[in-house]
Amino acid sequence: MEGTIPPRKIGNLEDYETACKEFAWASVDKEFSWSEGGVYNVAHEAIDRHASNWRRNKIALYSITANNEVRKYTFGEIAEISSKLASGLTKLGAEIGDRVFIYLDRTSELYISLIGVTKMGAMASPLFSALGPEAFKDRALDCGAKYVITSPYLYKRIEPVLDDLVDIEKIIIVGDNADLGDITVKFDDVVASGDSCFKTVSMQPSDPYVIHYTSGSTGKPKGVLHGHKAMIQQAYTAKMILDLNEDDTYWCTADPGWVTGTSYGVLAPWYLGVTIVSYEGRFDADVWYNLLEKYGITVWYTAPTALRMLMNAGDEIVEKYDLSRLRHICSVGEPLNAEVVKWGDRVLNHRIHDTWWQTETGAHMVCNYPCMPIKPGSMGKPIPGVTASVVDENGNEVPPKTEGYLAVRPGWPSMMLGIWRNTPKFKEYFRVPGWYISGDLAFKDEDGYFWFLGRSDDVIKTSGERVGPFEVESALIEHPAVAEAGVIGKPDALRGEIVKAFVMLRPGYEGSDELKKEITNFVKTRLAYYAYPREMEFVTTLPKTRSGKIMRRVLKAQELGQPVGDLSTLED
Ligand code: 6R9
Repeated sequence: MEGTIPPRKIGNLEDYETACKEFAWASVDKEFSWSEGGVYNVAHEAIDRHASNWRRNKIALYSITANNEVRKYTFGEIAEISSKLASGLTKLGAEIGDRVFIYLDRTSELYISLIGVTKMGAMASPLFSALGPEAFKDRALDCGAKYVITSPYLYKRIEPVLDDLVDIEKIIIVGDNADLGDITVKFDDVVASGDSCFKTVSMQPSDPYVIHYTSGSTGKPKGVLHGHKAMIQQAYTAKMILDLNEDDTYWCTADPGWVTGTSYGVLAPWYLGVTIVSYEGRFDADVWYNLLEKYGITVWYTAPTALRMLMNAGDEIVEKYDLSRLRHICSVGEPLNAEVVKWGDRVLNHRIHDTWWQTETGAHMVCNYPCMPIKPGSMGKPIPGVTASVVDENGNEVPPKTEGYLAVRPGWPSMMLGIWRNTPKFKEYFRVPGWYISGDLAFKDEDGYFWFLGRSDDVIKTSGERVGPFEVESALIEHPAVAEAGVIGKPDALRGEIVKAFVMLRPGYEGSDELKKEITNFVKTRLAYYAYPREMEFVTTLPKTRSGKIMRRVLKAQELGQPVGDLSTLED
């Protein structure tokens, strides 16, 4: 095929077409210890199993702090501390099915907590430490979180909203909890109170182990539930698409507050017995290249915005580092520009393998396999065991090169189990008979490769983070100067999209740069450090439907100088 980058090596999967023909999820399922009547729990598969074999003394985690301190843990150590945590949580009163928030920076306690909470059969909900009090409150109220594992500085963000969070029973503090009040208890004390012989609870395949909050067009973020059986697909793809093997050292740059950070940042690599590297600090090209060199990273999973930042940092800087251990690079979260793929091929001497999936799909769906020729700019092809296509409103598959909805036949193992207390929202994904509708627009080419075109709804992807315009609008109108607000995603060369807000002020307020800064900061600190409007425009009216809904698509079309389309529902 013309214009493709051929594979340099063959990975764990030798031939895509044959794999698709012969594939059955049941045979993947058979590889798990649970299929022989063992404990059915992803924490058991990821950690306990290794702690009772020769991997006990193998390094599971290098956790590098923002100050460059390194903390090392073996599989045996993670197993022991997480068991004690699970047992300690039980002694505090935590029960199977309780929701436990993990609101931490990317430290080793975050990884240990995720395993500990899962071992005792509770549902973990890891939250980005970038979230502010309002975002925390919305999520905690939605699922009635009972326990929170956090740090002293993040606790300060919970404190102002704590009175409203009546379901919270204990807040477990990593670090010193002196002066933080009765509701808090020290993480170290909970671990010390626990029993290292704690038996990981055996769950059902469709019992949830995690809730990931994610954004849609309307309403506040929804809690997407994933079950223990999701690991079947996560493990298969970690092996076949990320090409992970026993002796790899792997760095997934995603935070566990995001589905990528739990599935491919923790559980699937640990299931495969792989050593993972985690870095708490922020992006910096030198620091990142240095980590790749210093830890001899062999497999690297990252995101387009980071890759674009590295590309912008220049080609010379790459030469300062020895990246010869690097074997395989994958990307996820937003469209990966053809230009970046070509840069990777030329400068990093590696093809960058794009992967498409969603919080809701729980694992890879459409990907570039190690064994496939890559068409730069394409997301690749559906993985074996997944039937994906591009369809119209009625579920009919459209011809090649025709735009339509990216859709998947239901029945893949890692599909979300549901949305926490929101069945109508869950059902919306299945509104077209026979298909799961992803919300993305795409086309397929003659060779069966998928190409991303955009979202069919108002969801914004900024630096790979999924942001719902409603959540930002709600935060904006909490500011005393703001009467109404409309929020869109505006294309941006570096971040994919940025959040842009159109703000109508209340009478008596004058639009000024100072006020812009104040409102921006208000959203940043109350909602989230990544979800604030990087651009703001004061307006005197907003386009609305007759029922009073702000027409974001009109705002967007105006912003981009495009035709505004059908205005029959517009208010005047
Ligand atoms: C894992 C994850 C899902 C949305 C998805 C799409 C966008 C993800 C992409 C991509 C183009 C890719 N997206 N991967 N767009 N190319 N390879 O990203 O989950 O945060 O739920 O976002 O992200 O729009 O629908 P999530």
